[in-house]
Amino acid sequence: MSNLKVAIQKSGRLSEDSLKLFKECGIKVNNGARKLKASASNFPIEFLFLRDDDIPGYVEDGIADIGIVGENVQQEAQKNTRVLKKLGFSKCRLSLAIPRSEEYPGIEYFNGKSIATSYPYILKSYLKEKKVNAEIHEISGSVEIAPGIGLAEGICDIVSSGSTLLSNGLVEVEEVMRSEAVLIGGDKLDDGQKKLLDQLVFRMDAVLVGKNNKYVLLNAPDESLDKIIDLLPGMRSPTVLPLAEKGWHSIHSVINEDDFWGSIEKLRAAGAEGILVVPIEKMIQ
Ligand code: PRT
Ligand code: ZN
Repeated sequence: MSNLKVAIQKSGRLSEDSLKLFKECGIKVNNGARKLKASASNFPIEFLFLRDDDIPGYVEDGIADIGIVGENVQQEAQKNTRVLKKLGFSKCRLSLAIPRSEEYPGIEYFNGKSIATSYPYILKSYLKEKKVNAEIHEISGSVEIAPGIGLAEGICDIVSSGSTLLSNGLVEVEEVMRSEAVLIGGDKLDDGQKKLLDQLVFRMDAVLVGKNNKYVLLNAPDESLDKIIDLLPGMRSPTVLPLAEKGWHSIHSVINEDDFWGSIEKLRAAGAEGILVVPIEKMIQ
């Protein structure tokens, strides 16, 4: 029987959310102690816990069939892997930063300068595209201290809240790429494994789409019904149920998280009352 091997980060920023996603997909991971390997009791899947930098290589070689890494790691690794799905967590950006005291005229600032980074491949491609000639210093950690110790004039590193840059006297000047956790896959899957992967991606979709939508229940006076129904597309169309009180209906629908507050304001302006918003655990379209 087929078995899908998935590589996830052993310990780091992606570990907890990666395991949580499998749990939300109904996959129970045995072996909480997190050794090198674990299996699941109710899905033919095996987990390998690895350093994130090693995951693209293992997926390319078929040691793991799929893996979860940051897009930044997938791109930098230049291994034969594909992004199968964006997973919506561990969002960050890879940016260029320089000392706060410097004037920044634009990207040409970096001509003839040195830049420290752990992402030489991505940075090199970016500089080439921007026609900038800079020297790249590859270092593996604590990139943010490089300008302070005179190792480089600028850095290219992951930024999330920006507080690391701030506390090192640096300022972000260019965004090189945006990144989030992604599911990656190689090309060595047999038919049975492809089928398992389809099942897994179907479940992940249901979880991710659910997170991106809310279930909304509201009351509407009959004269506002049509207007409110127009505002609420729902999965097919909203559910409309009469209230015990004459002249009123309850409307149930699904709205997207992206313009959540905008939608709520429009509904209130159209006469909606008693609006309840409920999270959706899974949504299958
Ligand atoms: O041990 P292993 O090699 O597996 O882990 P790691 O140390 O290489 O990676 P880890 O766990 O730090 O990060 C895993 C992934 O999380 C990265 O590849 C990114 O895709 C994503 N991610 C999201 C981040 C951050 N946010 C982040 N803030 N990765 C790193 N940082 C670091 C950054 O390098 C900088 O030092 O946090 C600092 C900046 O954070 P702010 O909030 O101060 O801006
Ligand atoms: Zn790493």
